[in-house]
Amino acid sequence: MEKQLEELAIILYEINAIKFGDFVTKVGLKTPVYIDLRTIISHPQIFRQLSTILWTLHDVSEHVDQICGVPYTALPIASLISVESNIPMVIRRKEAKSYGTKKLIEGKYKAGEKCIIIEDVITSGSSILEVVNDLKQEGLVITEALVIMDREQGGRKNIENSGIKVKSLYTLTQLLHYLLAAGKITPVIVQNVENYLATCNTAPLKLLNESTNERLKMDFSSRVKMAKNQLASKILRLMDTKESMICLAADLSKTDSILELAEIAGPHIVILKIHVDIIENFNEEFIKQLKDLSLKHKFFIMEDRKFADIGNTVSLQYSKGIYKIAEWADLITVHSVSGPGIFDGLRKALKNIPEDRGIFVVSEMSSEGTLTTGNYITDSLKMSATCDLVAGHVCQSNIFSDPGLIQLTPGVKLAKASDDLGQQYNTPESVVNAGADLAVVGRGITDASDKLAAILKYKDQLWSAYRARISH
Ligand code: 5BU
Repeated sequence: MEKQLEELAIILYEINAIKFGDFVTKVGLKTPVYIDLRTIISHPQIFRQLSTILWTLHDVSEHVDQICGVPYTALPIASLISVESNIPMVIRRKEAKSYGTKKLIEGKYKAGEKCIIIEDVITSGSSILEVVNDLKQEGLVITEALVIMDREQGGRKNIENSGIKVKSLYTLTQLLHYLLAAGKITPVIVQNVENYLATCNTAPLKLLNESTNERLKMDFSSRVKMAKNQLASKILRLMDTKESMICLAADLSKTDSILELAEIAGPHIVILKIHVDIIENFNEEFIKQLKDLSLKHKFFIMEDRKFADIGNTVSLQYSKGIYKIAEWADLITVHSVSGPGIFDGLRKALKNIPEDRGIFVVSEMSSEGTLTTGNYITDSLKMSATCDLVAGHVCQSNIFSDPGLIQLTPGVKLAKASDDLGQQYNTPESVVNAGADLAVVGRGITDASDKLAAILKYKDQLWSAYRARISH
């Protein structure tokens, strides 16, 4: 086996499945080694050899009912193993995740069946854990993952913490030594990668949850000191004091209507959210009055701008123009689509702003057919994990467990519904159970004839669901 692994390592290097140099990962981090095992599909013999040797890691005395490859690279490998071992396979679709409706797992299986995971590379372990979560929801039992390459960046531990045994053909260190011994790489490269490994261990995963979900079990006041962002701490404290989880979406186009609503709602809400670009008679006096109300009634102001451009443009959009958002909005929303430079751009715009500011990253949207699914969500979480401007995420489901971050969930109405432009609503109770700390309520309140009564109803229902959540 040892000899075979050594030979295979050299072949993988020669077909460019392993490269050394300066690379940037998809979440914007630098790495001196790049592993791309997709290349093996162009080399059928190597492909077969690798799949066969991977399967030898499995203890044949242990019964397995299903095989599941983590999309995409491991899918063909899992298929080959399935055919060779005559064990059926399931595929976990990568795309479907619109509020638990679409079928996620393809193939024929029964709850209680034992399924083994096949993966090419583990870094943080999040891809495996994501698949495992979905398989478990279908009742499948997962106890083992077979992996070609363990990058030794904390992924193994994260997966093993979920009760899954990880067996890998190579660790990055072993691989380096095989290649060094074969004269394929220099000691300098080895040193480089080893230095990198010493500093880049991924943090223990606080993303995908289930049994380990600290956040949902904790009350808001205990979470105050766990927030990295100062404003997030203040929000959590305010939620606790006001016994409110409402972020009111004041999507009104006249300044007077917004101010009138803020006067009524102010004492009962945590955040008043506006879209400044829909206001027809915007002026600086409006901002001053809104600020005064926010101080009088103690709520924060959010501009739901959903910034999404490159850092430089976003920096200008945030601080300049007619609105000068950075000067008055305590909170803003930001898409992660453009990459981590967006955070640097926003920070630059705050150079002369002394007040606390916070960002809610839009990691998952509420609208039908949204493209914020699968890896987009996990990559968005990972990308924003190191930015201390981030107060939380806008999302629909319980996608992170860090108690210092806040889940803001839009699409909330007293009854499950939809509008005719793609908005999808869930009830206060169901969004809180799905992890919401703050619920964005717009037309449920703004369209009500008695707005105060509507606010109080949402406030009560959300708070009762939260009390039930933390007492479980
Ligand atoms: P509604 O009237 O409750 O549907 O208003 C919802 C608000 O939340 C509205 O201002 C949207 O712009 C905002 N929103 C949303 O509905 N869905 C999302 O995924 C995001 C924001 Br992000």
